[in-house]
Amino acid sequence: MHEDVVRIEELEPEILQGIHLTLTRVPDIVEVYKSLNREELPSRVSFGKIGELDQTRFPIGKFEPIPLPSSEERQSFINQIPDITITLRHTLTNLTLDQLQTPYRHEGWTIQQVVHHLADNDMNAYLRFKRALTEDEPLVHSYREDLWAELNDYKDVPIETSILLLESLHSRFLSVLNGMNSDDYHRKLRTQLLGNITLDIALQRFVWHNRHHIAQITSLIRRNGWS
Ligand code: NI
Repeated sequence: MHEDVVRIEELEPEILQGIHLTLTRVPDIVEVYKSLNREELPSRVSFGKIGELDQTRFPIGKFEPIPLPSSEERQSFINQIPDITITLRHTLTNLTLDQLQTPYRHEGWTIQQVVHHLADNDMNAYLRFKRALTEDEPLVHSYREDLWAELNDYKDVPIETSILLLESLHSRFLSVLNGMNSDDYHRKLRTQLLGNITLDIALQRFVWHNRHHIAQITSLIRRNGWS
């Protein structure tokens, strides 16, 4: 009955590291792990309950890549990039300073932290892209985004600074993307958490990640009737 529940000590070090990062980032999963009483839980399926909790955290769902997109599909992802900062600006217009300091969910990041996180994420993604284009399957490191969000700039710097940064960064990123051919999109990054991924998948993740966090903000605005 419990055969598919793996003892945590038995996991591969890479997977264990992934779980550790997940645990430090996602408190609800910590609660699920704490409740992991092997006598009571029917199976690992109980982790499925996370999905029900996560409407607020994953308003557009989890990332589901298209592993081998056609050039039209790839272009449709590229075409979404200019809209990201337009939507972000539009979404944040008219929010008060108090509203910007509101967590998008219980114990979640504030809107301001989410916006600064987008800038930090996209800077990292941009640099990873350029490394994959110029090096042979470079190993890229994940970073402790939970701790980055506690650094002083997330509290002190106005969101406008990160919106401007994202606008500048996306225009440079688009230029890089538009200069890439199909073979370039098949180049790979080696990552700690996701294994080897192609730049096609990294591109899709980039777009998803921005839409994911903007949707967290718009869903908070809608729930609170702020718009
Ligand atoms: Ni994120």
